Amino acid sequence: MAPAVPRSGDAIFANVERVNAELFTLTYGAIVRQLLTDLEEVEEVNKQLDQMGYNIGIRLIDEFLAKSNVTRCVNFRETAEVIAKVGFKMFLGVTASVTNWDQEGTCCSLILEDNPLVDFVELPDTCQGLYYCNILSGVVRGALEMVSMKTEITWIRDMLRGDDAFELQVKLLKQVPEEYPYKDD
Ligand code: MYR
Repeated sequence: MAPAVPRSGDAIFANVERVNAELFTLTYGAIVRQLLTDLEEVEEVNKQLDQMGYNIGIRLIDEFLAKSNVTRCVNFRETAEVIAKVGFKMFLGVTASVTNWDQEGTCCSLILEDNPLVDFVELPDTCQGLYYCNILSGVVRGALEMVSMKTEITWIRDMLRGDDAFELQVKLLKQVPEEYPYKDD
């Protein structure tokens, strides 16, 4: 039946986007639930989510570089801003802020106040050690490894654990110089 008031194209697309986002959120929830059933140990689920994210990240970087037109960052500070403002927006639909820099400019935090992965999510007491969004840390680690940056990623704050935001610490361990298959003579 046609709606009494025809909806504009924009309204329909907004609706499709909302439904897609909800489907994405619910699908991720179903994956986590299945892992909890299969692996039983929360620690194992954390590891598996991180590994899944890493496998996604090492592929997603190509799409990111192709679609974003981002060129080489001059330093890690710029890289962190690109992840927070361009990468998160592209794949998660939200941006993060970048704070808590160390003096060397090799360690910072990405803060997410809004995280679509956790819409509708509440963790039961049995899952208290779970890093529900661990897929994100794996994605960032995998993507950065593909652009020669070895990182260590740690959750500092987690809203599902009662914190006021999600805080992901990104520490640059090593920047591997680009390797070319041949040398100029
Ligand atoms: C460079 O200097 O080569 C540019 C580096 C840009 C790296 C951007 C990585 C994007 C990661 C997206 C994460 C999305 C998480 C949902």
